[in-house]
Order: sequence, then C-alpha cells, then structure tokens
Amino acid sequence: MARLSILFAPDVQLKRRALPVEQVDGEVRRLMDDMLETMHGANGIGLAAPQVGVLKRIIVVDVARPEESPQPWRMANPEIVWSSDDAVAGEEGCLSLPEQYAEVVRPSRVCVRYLDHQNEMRELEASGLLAKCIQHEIDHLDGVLFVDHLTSLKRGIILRKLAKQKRQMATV
Ligand code: GNR
Ligand code: NI
Repeated sequence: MARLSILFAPDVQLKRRALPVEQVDGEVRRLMDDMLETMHGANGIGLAAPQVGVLKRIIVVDVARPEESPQPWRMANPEIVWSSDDAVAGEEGCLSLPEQYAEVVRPSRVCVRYLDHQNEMRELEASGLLAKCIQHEIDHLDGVLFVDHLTSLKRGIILRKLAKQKRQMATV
C-alpha cells in the first residue's frame, strides 16, 4: 500500500466530474487500499479519488472512532438511490480544505448503490455521520466541495483564506 498526496483547493482537478469505472479490477482495488491508507494517515473519515488526482468515481469511508476497530467502506460508482425528506445540519471539514469547518445541511439518511471491492453491486442504507460522509464524498465525484453548499459570502471567505495559504506555502 502507498500513501498518496492530497490536492488542496483551489485546484481545477477538484472541480471536474469524475468518470465511472468499468469494473472493479486489481488496479481499482489497489487504488481503494492506497486511498484508505492515505485517509487514515491524514485522520480523515472519507476520501474521494479526485482528491488524490484520479478522476474516477471511487470513494472510501471509515467513520469508526480511533478506539473502535476500523470499518472501511470501499465504493465504486456510488449513487444515491433514495434520500430522506428530513435534513440535518452538521459541521463538516475536508482534507482538501485544511482547517476549514462549516455547518452543512443534508438529508439525514440515504440509500447508496455501489460496486464493492469484489465488483459486486450492493446497497447500503446509512444515517448519522456515515450518511453525511457518503454524501460529501459523492459530491467530490461531481466536482462539488462542502463550501459549495454555503452562502457565497461564507464560501468566498474560506476560499480566499485557502488561496492565501497556498501562496504562502509556495513562497517558503
Ligand atoms: O475527514 C473528514 N471529515 C468529515 C467530517 C464531516 C463530514 C464530512 C467529512 S469528510 C472529511 C474527509 C474528506 O475531505 N473527504 O472528502
Ligand atoms: Ni472532502
């Protein structure tokens, strides 16, 4: 397994729509494992392939707490096939927008259909943090960041901060 480098906003790769995978083969499985290692190494609970510069519809999620045993989900071509009518707000962060947090409102429960690491079609009904995280990751596959759910004022403040951080990183 290998640790991959994570792209930071603003980056055009984070704004593109990722392409479906034809099937989950050895190459896709290896990418899923590398993404899990990268995500755990960065203390994240989810990661989407575009965040490591791969424009494929692949996500990994693990919302288990550090003291719990890992519960990794590997999903290719994930699709929300049902979402609840009720919405909940929760604070979100993103490994591509380091140290930025904001409340995002999303459906509280979703049913997601996906290909697992064995190329089997499966469905999962998720609630709580798992539901939030899956929606956040699928957004990445469509070039959508959590700040795109905020008012343009809030989004502007966060993106300007990040652009400034990036300029400062480039000059040290
Ligand atoms: O680590 C992460 N935490 C998080 C918290 C609330 C809702 C979504 C997330 S996902 C994020 C990792 C990440 O950037 N995934 O794309
Ligand atoms: Ni993210």
